[in-house]
Amino acid sequence: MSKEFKRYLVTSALPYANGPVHIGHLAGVYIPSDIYTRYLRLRGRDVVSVCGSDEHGVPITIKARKEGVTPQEIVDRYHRIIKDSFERLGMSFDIYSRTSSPTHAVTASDFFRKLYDEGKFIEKSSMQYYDEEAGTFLADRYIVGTCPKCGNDRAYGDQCEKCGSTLSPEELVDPHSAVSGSVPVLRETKHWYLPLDQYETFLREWILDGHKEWKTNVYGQCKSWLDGGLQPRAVSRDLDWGIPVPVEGAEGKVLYVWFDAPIGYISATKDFTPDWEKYWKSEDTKMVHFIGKDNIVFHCIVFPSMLKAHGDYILPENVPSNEFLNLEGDKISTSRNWAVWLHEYLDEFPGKEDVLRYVLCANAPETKDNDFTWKDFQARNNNELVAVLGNFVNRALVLTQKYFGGIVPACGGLNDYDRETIAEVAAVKGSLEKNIENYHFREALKEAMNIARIGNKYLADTEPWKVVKSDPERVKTILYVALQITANTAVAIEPFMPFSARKILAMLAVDKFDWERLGATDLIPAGHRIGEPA
Ligand code: B3M
Ligand code: ZN
Repeated sequence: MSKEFKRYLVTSALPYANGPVHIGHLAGVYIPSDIYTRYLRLRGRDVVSVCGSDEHGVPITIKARKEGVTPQEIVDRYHRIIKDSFERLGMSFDIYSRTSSPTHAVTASDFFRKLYDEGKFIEKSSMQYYDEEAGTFLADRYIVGTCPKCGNDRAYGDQCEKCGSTLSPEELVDPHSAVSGSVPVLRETKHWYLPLDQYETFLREWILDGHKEWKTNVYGQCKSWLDGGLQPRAVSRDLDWGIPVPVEGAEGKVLYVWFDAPIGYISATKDFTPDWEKYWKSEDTKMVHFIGKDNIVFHCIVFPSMLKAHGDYILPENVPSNEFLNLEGDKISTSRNWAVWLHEYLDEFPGKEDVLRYVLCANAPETKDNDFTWKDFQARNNNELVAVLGNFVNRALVLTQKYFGGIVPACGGLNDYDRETIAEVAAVKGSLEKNIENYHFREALKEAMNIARIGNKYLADTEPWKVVKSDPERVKTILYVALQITANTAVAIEPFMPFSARKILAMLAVDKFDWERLGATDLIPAGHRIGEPA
């Protein structure tokens, strides 16, 4: 019953422009989304991949206040760092946009306005915390206090990072202002709410009945939200940083960051192509949101309700979300500076982009939280990338240079072992595809690396360096087969390790291979001159 789609829209969670990207973000969201996108492109699918910086929200204004600069300076700084480091890692977004873009302001405003005009919001006044010293309402992270669920005394008005509970400011014990430290008072203020409770039936049918194939962690979170009963959610805030609420009588109010940010996917697509509507408005488009587990409710419950209320747009087909990656046994934390920052990694390990991509995929927290350790990084580099992939490709190329002056030899008669080996390589394609299409990227990577493993074993078993003395004709066949496996390796690893794939292609003196030919044994013809092994 799986549907045939004409095109794909891949979105990756928009990183907050209040800090650089770290390995946790990469393992959870960006490496998987890039593997998926590259794979679809290799197969010739019509795919657009969008991302961009999330430049609104309280974490950004708090950071600005701390540093004594404007929020604009903060987002400019981190947008540049994030965009640049993504490019250097080989992330292949079609566009990396930002939510401070003019297109986005219009798109988000119009979206709100349409829902407002059609009476899809509830307008409600309520008492909210106000900081009299600073003269400001205290939205979300501006209010801190003790978590009613776990006792953490540094919980925020929207969330406790220790136990992961979603909170609202009134639930905090001993609330105080993150701006001035003072004890806030309650003051009346008006906001617009999206009545999520009215979308419960729709969400139940769409997710619980219609998307049983979603990952268990995602499906499970949705189910527990729905079983807990949904409440109306405020979509505006009293803040001076954000997109102004586009209605009269809303001075000093902006759209809630989680209202505008997902609309950023639409704005980014608009900025990428004038043809954006076919990616957003056609049931033939398969939209996939790659996100971290702390974003599940927003992408599976809130944004779909917004899209449903709006009515013009499609819903996601899947929302693959990973668990968390720890670092050396400890939770990654921006505030404690416990992280491996992407831009620093790239500076310190030039030319080793693929090693990070490889390790983060091989060790991805797909079904449970996982741990990144430098010891594991080293072991995977030495025992897998160098010992298997590097060693195999290098031997195949060096021996071809040595025995045949870099000319691909002709294939003689194949023996049983050759045929078995070739069949094993050919068998990889199907399982590799199936794993990628089901978002099992660790397994998929194993399959891709298997091709190099098969090749490595083939050379070790056939020992061309020995056979060359007694039977040089046989060596032609061995190296012909080994070179075809090398070419297959380049195709199969491209989604995971694009830099290495390109390097192998360059050493083979080939431009590219078609994914559909994965498993073939005539990828490089006899007589072709390969390049220099490096
Ligand atoms: N910026 C949250 C995060 O980085 C948020 C994602 C927005 S996706 C529309 O966790
Ligand atoms: Zn807590």
